[in-house]
Amino acid sequence: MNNQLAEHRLNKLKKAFKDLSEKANEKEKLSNGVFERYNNPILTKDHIPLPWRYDFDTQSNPFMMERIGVNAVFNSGAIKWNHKYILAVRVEGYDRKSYFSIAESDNGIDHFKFWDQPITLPQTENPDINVYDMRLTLHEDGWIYGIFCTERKDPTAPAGDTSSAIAGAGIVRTKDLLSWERLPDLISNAGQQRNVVMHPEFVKGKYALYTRPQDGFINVGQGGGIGLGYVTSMENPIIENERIINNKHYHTVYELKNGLGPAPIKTKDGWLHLAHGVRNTAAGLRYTLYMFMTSLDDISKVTHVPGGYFMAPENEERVGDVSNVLFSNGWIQDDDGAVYIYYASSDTRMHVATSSIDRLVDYVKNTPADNFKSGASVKVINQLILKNSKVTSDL
Ligand code: M1P
Repeated sequence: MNNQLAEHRLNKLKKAFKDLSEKANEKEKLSNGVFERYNNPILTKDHIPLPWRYDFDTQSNPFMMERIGVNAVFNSGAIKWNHKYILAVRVEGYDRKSYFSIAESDNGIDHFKFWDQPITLPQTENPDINVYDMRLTLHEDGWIYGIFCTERKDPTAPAGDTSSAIAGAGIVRTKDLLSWERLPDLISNAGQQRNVVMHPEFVKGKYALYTRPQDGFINVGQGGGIGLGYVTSMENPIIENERIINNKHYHTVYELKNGLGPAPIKTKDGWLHLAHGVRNTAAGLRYTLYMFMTSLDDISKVTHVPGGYFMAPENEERVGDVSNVLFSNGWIQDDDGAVYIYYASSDTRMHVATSSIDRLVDYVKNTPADNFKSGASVKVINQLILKNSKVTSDL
């Protein structure tokens, strides 16, 4: 291949990248009324800027081949910042290492564009092996906190076990999303902590953190459930009084494990929470999203839990690196009450769904709760049919 061919290939790559970046997103025509999906993912591995992947020098890269591959773009924290919809995206390379990169959009539903470089994350004395799933919280103390999973090899793993890992909660903070200060990792009694999320307000003068204590890296063991604990100083983040506020439960969508998604949104009726629930199937684990609400007076008190899932993988969302997974760790509430829910499908790509505070509150308060028995589900359906028969004869 001569340099001319390399140039030609580079031009084609640039054209394909431009076309992808300019692709508009369209809302689905008829939704379930709770939220609307969109026809295109908002970010995929192909949205990663070409200079991160290709050596543009036709001498050193005569075949214009990709030098650094990206495997997937998923589980993103979200925040509205300087009028932009910002995502702290989990980008996973071919080498399995994940890192964070900021992407922004003017309207929150399409034309997301990565900033020039991925985030260079400051390290603690114990360097991270892998980092992922950052939750962004604009706290009332004025900082934007990013809490993420930091994974390191389990030092107690028996010889020959090259897989066992310890998951902890890494913490950074920033005021501009450009320079990040690393704080010590969360100190907790649990063997493993993933899905740690900061509450945006102080509670009795302390930071409140949602946790997910578990025994094993994949298996929750005796642990599990969404916990809540308190931290006096983020410079010395020791979790105190941790207790489970939303447990896993037999024969529900969160039978095996669960974990909080983004930081909760405050409404006049209570705190809205988005979480993921996991159950086991013959085809492996199935991750769906569900919602619940906690009290404004006592954030440990769950007031409403709609039965079943809020969102589950559909169509192409079902398939990916880890199939049958929806995961969300970012949403944005706009001033007009619109809510942008950023979710990843099958650990592969990012999507958006839109709703509003009013609709989500209605959903959480008025969806029948899970009564934990088939017979009880049928009873609830029959009550609805009866109610409808009184409203109209046109059933
Ligand atoms: O593969 C699905 C998800 O598995 C983990 O989530 P959890 O700790 O709740 O089981 C995480 O690794 C997450 O990143 C991943 O999407």
